[in-house]
Amino acid sequence: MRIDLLTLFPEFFASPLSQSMLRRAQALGAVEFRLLNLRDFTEDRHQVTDDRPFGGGPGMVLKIEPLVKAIRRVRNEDPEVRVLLLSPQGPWLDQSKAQELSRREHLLLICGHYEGVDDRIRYYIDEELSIGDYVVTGGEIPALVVLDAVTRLLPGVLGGEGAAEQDSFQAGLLEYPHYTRPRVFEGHEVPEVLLSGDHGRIARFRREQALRRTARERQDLLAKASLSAEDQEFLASLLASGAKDR
Ligand code: 9D3
Repeated sequence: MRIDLLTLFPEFFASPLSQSMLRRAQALGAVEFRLLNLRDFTEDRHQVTDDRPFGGGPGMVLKIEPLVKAIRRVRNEDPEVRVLLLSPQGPWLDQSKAQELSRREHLLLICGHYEGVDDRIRYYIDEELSIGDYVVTGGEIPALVVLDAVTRLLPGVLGGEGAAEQDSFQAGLLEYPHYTRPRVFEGHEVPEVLLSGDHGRIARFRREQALRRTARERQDLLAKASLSAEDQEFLASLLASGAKDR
C-alpha cells in the first residue's frame, strides 16, 4: 500500500513514521509513505497557501488552487487513488472504516489547517473523515491516527498469530483485562483463574470480563456485537444479579 500525505507541515510526520510498528511496516514493504508539501503546489512567488475568508471572520482558509493541483498530480499518477480530507465535518473513523481503507492500494490523506479549507475542495475529494468530536489544531494528528489504524491491519505487519486476529476474535467488545507479574502488587491480586492453567476456564473468564466491561461502559457496542447464546445467558445473569458491582 502507498499512503500519500498532503500537508503544510511534512516535518511533523518524521518522528512518528520512523518508530515502532510504522517503521517495521515500511521495512517489510507493506506500506510506503510519501510526504507532499502543499507549499510546493503553489504557483505564486511567495508560495501562499492560505487567505482571509470571504464574508469576514477570524482565521485563515486554505486556498483551493494548491490543493487541487496536488490532488490532480496524484490522481494523474494513479487514477485509483482514494482521496480523503481529514475534517471535523466528516463521519467518524471506526474500525470498519480502517479495515475498508486497508484494502485499498493507495490513499491520499489531506491535512487541513487554520480555520478550515475552501469548501469547494469537496468537488475534488472522495470522502471526509473525522477522528471524533473534539478540536485539534490541524489534520496532521488525525492523519497519523488514520494511517496507524490502517497500517497495522496490512498483511504481515503485526506478525503471524498477533493482535489483528485477536481484534477480530473479540469483535466489537471491549477487551478483557490483562495482567503480568508480580502476582500481588500492593495488595492487588491477579484473578486466581488466570494462574489455574485451565484454558477453558480462562477463556470463559476473559469472555465474561469483556462482556461485563462492555455492558457497563459501552451499551452502544453491545447492541451491535455478535453474541452467542452463552454470552446472552451470561449478560442476563449479570442484569439479574444487579450488574453494577464490577
Ligand atoms: C471553531 C470552528 N472550528 C472547528 C469546529 C474550526 C477548526 C478548528 C480546527 C477547523 C479545523 C480545525 C483543525 N482540525 C482538523 O483539521 C481535523 C479534526 C479535528 O479537529 N477533530 C477531529 N477530527 C479532525 S480531522 C481534521
